[in-house]
Amino acid sequence: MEKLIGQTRLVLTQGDITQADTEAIVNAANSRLAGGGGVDGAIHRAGGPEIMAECRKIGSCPTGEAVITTAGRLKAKKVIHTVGPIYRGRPEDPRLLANAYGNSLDLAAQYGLSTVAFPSLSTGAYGYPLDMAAKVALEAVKRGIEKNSGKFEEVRFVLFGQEAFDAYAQALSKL
Ligand code: AR6
Repeated sequence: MEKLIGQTRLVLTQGDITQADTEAIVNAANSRLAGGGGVDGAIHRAGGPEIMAECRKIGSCPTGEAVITTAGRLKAKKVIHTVGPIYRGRPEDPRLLANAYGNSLDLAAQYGLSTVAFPSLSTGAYGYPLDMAAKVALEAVKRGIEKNSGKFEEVRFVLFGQEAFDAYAQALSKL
């Protein structure tokens, strides 16, 4: 499923983000950049120890911000590590989640990375309800594409499982 935002394709796919052939892939990290389960664990396993070595040098990343490292042996050139909020139903949760997407896209644009793959940030260990997260994610990515006009060929979501795909497909149809 896809939609054109200006010249940029916004695409929804189902699969494993470590296999994505985009120039950048985005990691759902924690603020200590310490590694963990979910997407984070999969990216470090598949990409190898070089990624963690750079994360250690950077040290930390506040919620809603993003940092960039090598992609080690992944197909991507760079991994952008961002930190979504732990969902608690607070009014700031959607803003922090939107910032994580927006800051990741700004960083990709600064580095001249024209194809970017995102996982569904915050919807695993961090507990953000999928339907709400999908709406925030797609609106934030649309704004990020428009802000960085002409910089992106494709922004892709690589969704793990049918339930996540369906939630994003529903949100994309209303975007
Ligand atoms: N490719 C794409 N999506 C995936 C993959 C994969 N290989 N594996 C899981 N998902 P999560 P969070 C989906 O928990 O909620 C880590 O321990 C998954 O089904 O990875 O932001 C970090 O270190 C879910 O929909 O990230 C942090 O401590 C989505 O990716 C914490 O978890 C996000 O789930 C971050 O939690």
